[in-house]
Amino acid sequence: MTKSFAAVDLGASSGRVMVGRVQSREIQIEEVHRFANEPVRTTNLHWDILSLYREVKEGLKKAGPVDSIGIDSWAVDYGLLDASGALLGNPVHYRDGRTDGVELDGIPDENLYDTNGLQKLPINTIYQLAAAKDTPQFGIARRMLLIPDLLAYWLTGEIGAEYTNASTTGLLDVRTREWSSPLISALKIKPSLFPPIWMPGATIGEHEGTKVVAVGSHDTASAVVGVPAEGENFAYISCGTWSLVGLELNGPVLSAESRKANFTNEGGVDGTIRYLRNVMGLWPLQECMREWGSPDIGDLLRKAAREKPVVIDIDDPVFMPPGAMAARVAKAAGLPADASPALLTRCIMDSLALAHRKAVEQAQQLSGRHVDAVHIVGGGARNELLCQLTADACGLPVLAGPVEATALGNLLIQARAAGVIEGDLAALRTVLRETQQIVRYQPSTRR
Ligand code: LRH
Repeated sequence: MTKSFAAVDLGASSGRVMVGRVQSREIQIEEVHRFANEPVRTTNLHWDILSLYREVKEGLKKAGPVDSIGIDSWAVDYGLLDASGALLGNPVHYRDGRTDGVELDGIPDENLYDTNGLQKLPINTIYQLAAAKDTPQFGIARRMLLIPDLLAYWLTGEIGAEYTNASTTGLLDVRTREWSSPLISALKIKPSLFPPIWMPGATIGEHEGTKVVAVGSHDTASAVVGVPAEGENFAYISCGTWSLVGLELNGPVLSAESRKANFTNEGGVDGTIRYLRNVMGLWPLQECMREWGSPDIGDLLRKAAREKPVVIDIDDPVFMPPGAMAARVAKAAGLPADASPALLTRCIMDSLALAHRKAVEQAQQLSGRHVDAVHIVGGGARNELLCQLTADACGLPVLAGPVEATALGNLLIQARAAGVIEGDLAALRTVLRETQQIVRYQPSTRR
């Protein structure tokens, strides 16, 4: 029996609709629609959510008849609905400056970590809400919906909060997997803003007669499902605009050491914990490329490979906002303002590889889980220079691919919910190992 599913996958720079045709041990995917995701700056930096929704609808039309639809996107951002269900303003982008310097009054970091298990990141919804809660718009809001949940609401009329993405808000209790009443009341916001939780695999509703199914709607949760690992001794890097670097665990690590090292315990599919750190990822390179008029990436990386390494702290928050990135990288590296694109690219790649290593090493130390391979999935798996530098830095083999791990993870959870494929995450990953192209990079230096 073959069934077809549509995966809507929205990333920070582009969105796509993929169709997956799945049999018990076979999965074939096809991209039917791809579109740019271009934020708009007005008084704040916003997502152009209506354009995204139009593109999603267009993609679903191109997908044709499917057995179900699943949606995933970047985490932490949300739209507010009024009492009639209308959207109040365009969702604000997590790179907007409104969370600069925002503190959570009356919630000590230790208590926060012990409840939500999250690294302290100003982009997390809890800080965005702290920055927004006294605005007139917030005063009349009745519901807060994360981006995939907002799109699902428009498609089906149903209201809920998918668990893996809700776990990135900072307002979910890492133990109970429910909204945390103590945190919500400490923040002094209405508990009724937060809808009931949907678990991945649950049916959300119907769009024009087609089922909409909850998947790991946090793109990183779907990407981790899509890691073609064998056994449990692996680290993953979901590498795109961000590098999400970490381990899949059975329970959270909530020690003081883990909090100080800024490791996060995000909710994964099937009750797993995504124990990881947000590393800056390819964002600085993407921003530089935009400035340089989008040169050929293959050519740029070949030239970068011949340059001398210069290392910076790629996780410095100075690199978070958009615009004028090349000058910021050059300054941090002590390079002249007119340093060549190849040199700056090499600097970003080496610095990223070192940040990957630091996170892989710390994740092992803090969790006690030993790792003997690093999987790189997502767009970064195509970047041969980064994959090799990461293997060298970690002193471990890097297994690169699939590039479309997120869409695959999304599709596999739909396929399992529809009964065409069976088993736990290990079984789903076996299907990926048997069907997807994976490239192995050996570490070329012993550390
Ligand atoms: C990656 C991602 C990441 C979040 C960030 C906001 O797309 O979802 O996991 O931390 O975007």
